[in-house]
Amino acid sequence: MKKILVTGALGQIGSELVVALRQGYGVDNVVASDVKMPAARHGDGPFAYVDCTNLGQIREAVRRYEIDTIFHLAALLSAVAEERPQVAWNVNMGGLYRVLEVARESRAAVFFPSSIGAFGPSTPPDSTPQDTTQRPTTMYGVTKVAGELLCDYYAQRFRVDARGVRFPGIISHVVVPGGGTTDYAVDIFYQALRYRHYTCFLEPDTRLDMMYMPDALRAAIEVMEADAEKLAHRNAFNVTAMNLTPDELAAEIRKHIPDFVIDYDVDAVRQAIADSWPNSLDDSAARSEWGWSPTYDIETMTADMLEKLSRKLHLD
Ligand code: AKB
Repeated sequence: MKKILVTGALGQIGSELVVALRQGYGVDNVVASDVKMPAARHGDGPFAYVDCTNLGQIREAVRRYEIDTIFHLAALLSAVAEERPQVAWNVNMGGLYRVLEVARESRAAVFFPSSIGAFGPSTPPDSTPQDTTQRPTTMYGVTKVAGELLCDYYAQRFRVDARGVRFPGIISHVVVPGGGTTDYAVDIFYQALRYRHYTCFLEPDTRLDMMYMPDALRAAIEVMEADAEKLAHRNAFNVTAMNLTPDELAAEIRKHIPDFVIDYDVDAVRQAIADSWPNSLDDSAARSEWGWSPTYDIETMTADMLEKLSRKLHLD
């Protein structure tokens, strides 16, 4: 990776991935791009307006900056994709297809973030294996499975170096996620610090895998840096860091904020999405093929989130 384009760079993962990549690869070698213009100056590096459903705009950014690697993050998340399935198909699949086409033409590598959403109710729910049944029941999941297959196809048919991971819910404090089912695990920290109270839209015992942002950034970068010879899968690696329910996360937060109260007002749509996803993932393929190992667990993530968010919200 020498010249990198990040799509969806103003989103939850993109805004932090751009910073991490610029630290490793140089500010001028990482081009942030999004379909929105940044509100203020977006750091010091280059920014390009790119709508991923527009082949010409992707092609032009890749040509202009001589891009050799694309981190394609632009996509609708699960809850909003369920509200607007036609838009989700257009953005998630149309965007990935065009990115892969430009990568084929320009010999660029592609990172594609899949998700626990690529699994469905007929998938073994506990310690879900790397290779297993994938029959998701959401539009988000349909686009993630189809995206995984399309990446494999472009790798085999056209030798595009397409790689990726299946992310669990991502917890972070810089930019809030927009329209995901696991967003509660971010919202809870803001509300705990501001109001000592959070009303959760998932049931107290909804068990899902999660990951703190620093680990998610490492996963994305490390899979792209991995020795291709050692990769048997290459694309859609299960990765995980911790496993929790809303109730367990609230209990962990209460160790720092003893008067924190959680109650529940369940949103049927997001609960159904969460119930269709695995309880936990087996990430042994990522561990053995490219040395994946998370750093943060629920205790260290919670302590760090509360510290960083208190500072951000001027509550320290
Ligand atoms: C979502 O909730 O939609 C995402 C995901 C798990 O892919 N955070």
